[in-house]
Amino acid sequence: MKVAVVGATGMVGEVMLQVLSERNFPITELIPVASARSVGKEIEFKGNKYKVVGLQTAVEMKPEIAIFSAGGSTSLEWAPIFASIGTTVIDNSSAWRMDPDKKLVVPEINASELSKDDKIIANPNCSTIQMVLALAPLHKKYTIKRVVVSTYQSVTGTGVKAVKQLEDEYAGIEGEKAYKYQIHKNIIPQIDVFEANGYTKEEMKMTRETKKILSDDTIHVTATAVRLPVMGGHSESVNVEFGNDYEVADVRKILSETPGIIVQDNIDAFEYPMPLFAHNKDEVFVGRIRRDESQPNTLNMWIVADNLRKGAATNAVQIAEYLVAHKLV
Ligand code: 2RA
Repeated sequence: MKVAVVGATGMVGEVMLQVLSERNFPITELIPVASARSVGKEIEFKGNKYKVVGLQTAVEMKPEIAIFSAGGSTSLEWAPIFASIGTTVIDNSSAWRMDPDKKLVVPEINASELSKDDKIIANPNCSTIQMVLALAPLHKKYTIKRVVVSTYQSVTGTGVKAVKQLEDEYAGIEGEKAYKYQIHKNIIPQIDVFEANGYTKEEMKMTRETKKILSDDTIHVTATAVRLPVMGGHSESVNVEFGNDYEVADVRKILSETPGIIVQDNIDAFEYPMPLFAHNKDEVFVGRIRRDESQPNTLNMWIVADNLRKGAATNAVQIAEYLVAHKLV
């Protein structure tokens, strides 16, 4: 496969190259793509050096797959150009996620919806991916009515500037700010911009994308998305109300048999998911699984994943793997 990685020098792009290499994705030619100021730079992939090219050059090289992690406006402009020459685009931005003609894919859940005609495929938001991976098998068995989620999100979700802000503040250095406020020794209850209803865009992504991925508009999701001075991954406290009753032991069993999930839930040994453990891992970790004793048919759990891996790069590469395995590219 001739594969273009658009945004190859960014934070997600770098993890993308790492994941493609680790999983031995069948690449015959790698095309690292970035904005004008990175063109000509060298990147290393599997021991070889590659020169970064611009978007127009990449189009002319006719890749079979292009994985985009370059922001919404680049995707809106360039994904259709790649698609028009027959490239299949897997896009990490929010540009196409809610487009009714585009599939929003978490491979373990809905990759079977993909066909050869899908030339722009959307990768969901990081905080949505890790949550729906756990919700999907439970929805199948118990029918989810409502989800109340609070997130505890890593600065890596914002990008390199935010990581630098945290490191500078920690070291007492005055530097550039990615956030309106200090993040070191602080918590910011705002991720992305506010929408008219008083929720942030990140919160509404969790609501809208969950319905689309699970193909069920009847699921109610209410979210509070929060940024913490954390690096290794996003954490989520998830409260789920089912239509039917359940056994906690069955929930544990279902989740532990779900591909991509590791149940880490032994309170006697103080075992529960944390960003420290999830960092650099491809799986979603679920723990603190317990009955919500305040109302019937309701469950609490704690979900952690590396937002740059399963929340972005790994999910995108899994989509590409599915396309190759099913001869859809
Ligand atoms: C964040 N969800 O963590 C975003 C990244 N896509 O800010």
